[in-house]
Amino acid sequence: MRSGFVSVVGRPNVGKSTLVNALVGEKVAITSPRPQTTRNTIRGIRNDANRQIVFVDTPGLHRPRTALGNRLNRLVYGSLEEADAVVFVLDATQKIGPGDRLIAERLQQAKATVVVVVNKVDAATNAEILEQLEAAGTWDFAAYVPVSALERDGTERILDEIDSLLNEGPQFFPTDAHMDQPERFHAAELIREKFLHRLREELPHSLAIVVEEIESRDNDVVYVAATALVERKSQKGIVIGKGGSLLREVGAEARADLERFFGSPVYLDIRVKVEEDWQRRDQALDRLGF
Ligand SMILES: Nc1nc2c(ncn2[C@@H]2O[C@H](COP(=O)(O)OP(=O)(O)OP(=O)(O)O)[C@@H](O)[C@H]2O)c(=O)[nH]1
Ligand SMILES: [Mg+2]
Repeated sequence: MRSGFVSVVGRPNVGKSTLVNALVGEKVAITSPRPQTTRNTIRGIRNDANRQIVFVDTPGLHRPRTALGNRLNRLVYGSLEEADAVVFVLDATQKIGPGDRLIAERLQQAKATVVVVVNKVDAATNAEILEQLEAAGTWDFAAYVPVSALERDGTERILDEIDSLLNEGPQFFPTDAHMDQPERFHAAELIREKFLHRLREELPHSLAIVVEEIESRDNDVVYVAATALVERKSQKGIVIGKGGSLLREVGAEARADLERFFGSPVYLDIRVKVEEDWQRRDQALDRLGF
């Protein structure tokens, strides 16, 4: 069997998680238009005949402003150490900037082979795509692949490139597994995703979701108890919404996803709590599992 770990890295919001979902063929990571959606390394497993690729989705690399930001960047660079190959994602709709160049420099020093993916080609002109490929070409990485992760266009070529880099190796996960994170973590992520799509500006960064309990009850119903943590009192009202409207909408959307995930009816209970400045406090980060 051939197998390996492939780290997917890049600036925030370039489409890493969308790409990992497309490559795995299942939703393993949440996505949103807000930068810094992903806050952990998420392993998505692709199984084919005699081949297993473990994609490691990572938080977007950025200039850190909080203790959380520091931890996330370290996590990404740490993931490179166990990687057999790296997929470096660029956004075709945005010019290559200092953030991309910094990552490129780090990757040139890494020992794993790097495949550059220019994503979001569906939203860019041909001229923009060419310019991007040309600019990135000066880095001299192993391959350059333009794709649309959203439309799953071009992703086969990424698999071909990765395939040529894999060696004989063990089967790391059962062949029916698509992800390795605990149920509670994935459930919390699905809830957070629904909030991210409805919240603006700073609030998405201030939000953390903790799932305290998942319990199978009578009639096959799965009971899920979650807490939404915000950093300030003023944020609590926004997350709840007028007359509880936002919480209700998010709850309904999250429940639909959770029911798909658990394959049974779900009763979802979300409470909102203030945990002052949790992003900046190491103790809070430890407790929240970062
Ligand atoms: N048009 C277009 N949009 C895309 C494509 N891929 C991703 N997006 C959008 O870009 C936004 C960010 O996508 P994510 O997959 O969450 O990006 P990410 O790189 O994982 O972001 P972080 O986790 O914050 O670092 C979302 O709104 C996606 O729908 C694509 O191929 N085309
Ligand atoms: Mg992401």
